[in-house]
Amino acid sequence: MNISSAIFDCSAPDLDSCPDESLPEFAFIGRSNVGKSSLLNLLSGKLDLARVSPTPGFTKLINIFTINKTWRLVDLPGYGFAQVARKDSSQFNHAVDDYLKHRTNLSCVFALLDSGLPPQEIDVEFVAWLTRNAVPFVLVFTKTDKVAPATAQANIAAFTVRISGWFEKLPVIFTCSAMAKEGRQELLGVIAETMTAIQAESEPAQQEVVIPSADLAATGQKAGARSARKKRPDLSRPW
Ligand SMILES: Nc1nc2c(ncn2[C@@H]2O[C@H](COP(=O)(O)OP(=O)(O)OP(=O)(O)O)[C@@H](O)[C@H]2O)c(=O)[nH]1
Ligand SMILES: [Mg+2]
Repeated sequence: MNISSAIFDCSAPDLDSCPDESLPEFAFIGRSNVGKSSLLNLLSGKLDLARVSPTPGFTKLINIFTINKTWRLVDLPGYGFAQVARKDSSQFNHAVDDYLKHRTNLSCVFALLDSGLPPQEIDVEFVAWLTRNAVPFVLVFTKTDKVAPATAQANIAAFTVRISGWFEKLPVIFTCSAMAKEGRQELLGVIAETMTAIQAESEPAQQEVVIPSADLAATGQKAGARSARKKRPDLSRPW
């Protein structure tokens, strides 16, 4: 995939402040300092698009960037830094929780994990939370330049063992290094394939289905109102 333009759109403090839902979004999430902003810069091809910092908890708002005028990259605040775990919460701020649960144009989340670390409880919990809330995601192990390949593979294998019981088909796993500029094409491939799936999905959806009023009464007004509300598309995902 070719990136011809990457433009900062806005920094939103909460879901209601995010721009309209007209373009598919791809969001980066993970523990503070795992390399979300750096990876976003690698994918966009603009090394100063999102702010990178060695200080954990640097990204505090939902930062949105429009790419090729057709889709968006979203840099989310990290979790696990000065955050108090709440029962059945995503263990990060309310705005991110809201964004991940309710943003209907959120097409795929890149859930980032540090390839240099054995499974961290907070990451296992977070992947469980994504799974429970049916958020579409792939796993991305970062900073592979910092660790011996065998160590990274062992950490990835150990993480896979922790989560494998939850899935019939395991989430797709990628590795990357923003420093060594590795993993860019593979992750852009996820975006390209998702965009193709969205296009394929939207074609039949353009024909509006009219439910006869008698049927609507039979199924109940509430069910009718629910089906009329906009939903996140259920894509036949290629990955
Ligand atoms: N060696 C190495 N360092 C990296 C890599 N990616 C990011 N870093 C460094 O890790 C630190 C954190 O990077 P960020 O991209 O700001 O991480 P973040 O996840 O956005 O952090 P918060 O916004 O604080 O949650 C910075 O010092 C980066 O230079 C990588 O692939 N390899
Ligand atoms: Mg950041």
